[in-house]
This record gives sequence, C-alpha cells and structure tokens, in this order.
Amino acid sequence: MYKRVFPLALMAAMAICAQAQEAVPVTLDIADEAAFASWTVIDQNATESPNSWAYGAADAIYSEDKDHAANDWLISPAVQLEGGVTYAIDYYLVQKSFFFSDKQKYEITVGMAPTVEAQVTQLAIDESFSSKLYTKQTVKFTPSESGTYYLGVHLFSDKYQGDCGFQKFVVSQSTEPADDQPDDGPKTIPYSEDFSTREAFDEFTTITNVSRSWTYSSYNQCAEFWGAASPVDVWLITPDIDMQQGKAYKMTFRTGLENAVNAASYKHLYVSVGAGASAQAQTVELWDELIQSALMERKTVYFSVPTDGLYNMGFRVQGETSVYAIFVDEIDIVETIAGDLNGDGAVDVSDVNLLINVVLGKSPVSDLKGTADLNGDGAHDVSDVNAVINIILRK
Ligand SMILES: [Ca+2]
Ligand SMILES: [Ca+2]
Ligand SMILES: [Ca+2]
Ligand SMILES: [Ca+2]
Repeated sequence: MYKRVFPLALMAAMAICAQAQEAVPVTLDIADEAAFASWTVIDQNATESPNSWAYGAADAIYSEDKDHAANDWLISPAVQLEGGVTYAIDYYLVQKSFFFSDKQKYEITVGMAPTVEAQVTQLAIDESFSSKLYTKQTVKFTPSESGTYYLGVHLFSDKYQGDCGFQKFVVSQSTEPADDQPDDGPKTIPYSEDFSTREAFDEFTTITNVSRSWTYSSYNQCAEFWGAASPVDVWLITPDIDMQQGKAYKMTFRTGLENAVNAASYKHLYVSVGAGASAQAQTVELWDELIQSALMERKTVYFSVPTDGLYNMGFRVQGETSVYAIFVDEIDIVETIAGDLNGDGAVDVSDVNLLINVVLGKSPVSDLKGTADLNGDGAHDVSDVNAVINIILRK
C-alpha cells in the first residue's frame, strides 16, 4: 500500500508548489479523499511497518501495527506565513483504542518543505496521548522569515497502541505573544499550578534515566509519568520560585495512579527543594511516600529555605514501576505562620514542646502542621527549637 502512497505524495507536493498558497486564517482539513491527496504521507519505516496514514472518514487514520512502532509523517498543504507574526495553530488528534493504557506518541512540527528533513521546528510533543475525542490543542509559532510553510504530524507510537486519527490544522493570527518568549521572571508565593495548559507544563524541567519521562497529559490536564519496565529515576522540577529565609512554607499537591490494582503499579514519589532545576541542586528531601491509590489524593509538605533566593521543588519517582502512569496536579505553595507547628494559629510554648518531642523522637514528624526546619538545613534539631523560642521572645 505504501508503494502507492509515495508517488501520490510527491505528485501532491508538486501540485501544491504550482498553486497559490493559502493565507491565514485557514483551515487545513481532510474533508474528503481529494483533500487528503493534497497532504503528504511519508512512511519513514515502510520496510518494517507498511502501516501509515490513510484516508479515513473526513480525517486521516493511522492503523495500529501490532508488531512494530510507528514512524509516519502526515504533512499539510502549504500555508503562507509572515516573519515576526505569531500564529495560533489548533490541531485535532484522536486515540482510537478500547484500552485505557494505550497511548500515542506524536510531535507537531513545522518547516519550509513537506519533507522529514525540512520539518525542523518542533511545536509540540506528547508521548502519552490518549484523548478518545477530537479535542482542540493549540500551539504558537512565530516564523523568523516570511515564506511558505508546511505543518507536520509525526507519529512514533509504540507497537499495538490502537489507531490514531488526525482531523485538521486551523491557523490564525495570535493575539497573544509566542510561548517561547521569555516570561516575566521567577514565580512568586503564593504559587499555584493546575496544568490547565501545555505551556504551563513546558516551564517545568524533566530529567530521566529511562526512555520515558514526565510528560503533559492533555487528556487529564496534569503532569504524568507513564512508568517503565526497568527501575526509574525521573524528576519533574518546578520553574524558579522566589522564596525568603525565615519564612514557613506549605506546599500541597495532588497525586494518584492510573492503575492501583496490584503492588507492581505502586510508585515511590519523593518531594525535595533546592536552588536549581537539576538533580544535583535538589539537596533537601522533604517528603516521600509509596503512592498506592488511584484517587488523586492531596498531600502536604512543610518547608523553609536557608537563604533568600530562587528555589525549585522536585517531584521524583524512583525505583521499580509498571508501565501505568502516576499523575501530579494542583501544586500550591503558600506562606504559613513561622513557628506554628501544631497548626492552631499561634506560636507559643506548645509549639516548642511539640518540636522538642519530634527532635527527641517521641512524636512522629507527621504530627507537625508546619515546618520544624526553620533554618532550612533539612534537619529537625535543637537549632530549630531555638528558632521557635526566638520567634516567641520577639513577639
Ligand atoms: Ca509505517
Ligand atoms: Ca489539572
Ligand atoms: Ca501553635
Ligand atoms: Ca533545621
């Protein structure tokens, strides 16, 4: 079948070059077979997997290959774009599978020719796409030069992940600045992130020791790590957040599992803080728990920082996992009353007594309803007891 697709694609590309290019706003859809013929299909792994993009029903469909991963491109007809102008590009994909654990992997690209070599700019990537409906996703693009552009859908899903459908691109001039422009500096407290957009996730740093990492789940609107067959060490680290020494902070977030039916699906999650978005900089471990629930449970972490500056919170999954996902969502950081360790709103001798009991190991750390590490050195010890006494004496 791919033997037919190749020359068809070339003829289509040549036909387009002869036509006037579309100017924005424009919808590049696949309304019928004739429209599909104006798109370029490139089956990059045709020798091992002839499955590729084909006309469906007012869309293009990649039919799953049960034995081989996909490596298949669908490239749009030409569109005329102006340099320096920011465009909003809506795209519509769908996952066709009965299995919730099936995921598609794709990237959205743009380039100045309908070839793999020319599709050099990546606009989006999702390695765990699972939306069962055609829903709008949007990326921004600001070309540096005016000219003829082509938008690409590159599917590189693992084998046996169900069919994938692509419906259309809608290109319009954006009223907002491009995502890749620098934002307005570090985040401040109160800090809140609910991952309602991919752009929000893109401000996070991800680090991994395996082929997969934390990705954006457009379906669940949260951060997701899809697990791996081998032991993992994967980090999701917040953007820079401005924090001050001597203040008490409380971070809450929600986490849960895609599948919690057996222990192989559980994931060990660690939370840390450090002055940098790298594993080396995440020096103070604050919390850890073996996540065993499919409910998105809210977790609470109390902490302080040792000096004024920019800090990052780390979410790390470590150890054995299955290939089911863990989710992180609704990260909130607020300032609390420094020294109020029992959470009654006041700082007094009862807080000192509680901290002494925790330092002596007579009370569990979980009794604390505020940070007992007031100097932010990662330890609960007598210097923190003194810090609470000083807060009381200064009142
Ligand atoms: Ca193929
Ligand atoms: Ca969310
Ligand atoms: Ca108190
Ligand atoms: Ca301390």
